[in-house]
Amino acid sequence: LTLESELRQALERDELLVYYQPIVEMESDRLIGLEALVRWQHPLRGFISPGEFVPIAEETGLVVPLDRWVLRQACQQLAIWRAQYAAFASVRVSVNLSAQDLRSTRLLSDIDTILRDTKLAGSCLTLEITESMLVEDIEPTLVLLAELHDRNIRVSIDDFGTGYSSLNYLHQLHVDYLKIDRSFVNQLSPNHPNYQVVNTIIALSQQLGLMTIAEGIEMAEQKYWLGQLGCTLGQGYFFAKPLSSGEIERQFCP
Ligand code: G
Ligand code: G
Ligand code: MN
Ligand code: NA
Repeated sequence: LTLESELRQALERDELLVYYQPIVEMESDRLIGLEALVRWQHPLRGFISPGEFVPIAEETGLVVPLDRWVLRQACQQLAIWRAQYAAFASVRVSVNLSAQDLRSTRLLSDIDTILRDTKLAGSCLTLEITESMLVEDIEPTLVLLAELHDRNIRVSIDDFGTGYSSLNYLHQLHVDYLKIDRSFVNQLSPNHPNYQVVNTIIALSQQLGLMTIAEGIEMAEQKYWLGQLGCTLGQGYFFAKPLSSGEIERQFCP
């Protein structure tokens, strides 16, 4: 069997799992969001990372059903947590999308169906898209972003700074967060060139009225310098790695 046909089966047989990585308000360490990250627990090959199978899913068109499955799963899980734990009252869930999701005509109606089924408000959901997905075909994207905005669904630009830049369009786009790619967070100190890059991204997002989320924070020093630069939200192993739903409950639901 090829990985492609196995992935098709995995979707049907529930071999996929969603892990959740906390997004925190850095000043207070308060949990404000969870990024859904798909995992494949293969019965024979063991754990397969999304870095390996998401590209295959993208090549074969399987990524659309895969991402719909993750979206439904993540919304169902958040609805359960919100009903059970007061600590989740203002926690939202972020789901990654691929370029094909944006081109699929059913994206909005599928989102509406999932929100209705799970009784979640649009404000509970954030969608993560990358810069290059935004510039590919700008007109329909503008319409889609406006539709999402009408539903109070937020949008993050993931891996910001690494893609083919959409600076021409950024001010026209209804987006909410820039996620500073972890390659810039990697070596963050005032004497490293990344410091000015991050400073510029944060200044840009403030001018555009956007929030910034720093990715890949692994050390207290990085968190400190990000705070100095005015970045308020963070994600990374320093706070928590991607966790199973059970681990989330043990760590965040006292
Ligand atoms: O979780 P990890 O760091 O291994 O993820 C690797 C890559 O896979 C990241 O680029 C991430 O955005 C992507 N990814 C993880 N989960 C999903 C998903 O549900 N859908 C899509 N399209 N990409 C995902
Ligand atoms: O492309 P995207 O940003 O969606 O991918 C998120 C990926 O980053 C996930 O695969 C996740 O496992 C990984 N990740 C999350 N936090 C850290 C971190 O602190 N360090 C590193 N190296 N990777 C991280
Ligand atoms: Mn992401
Ligand atoms: Na990223």
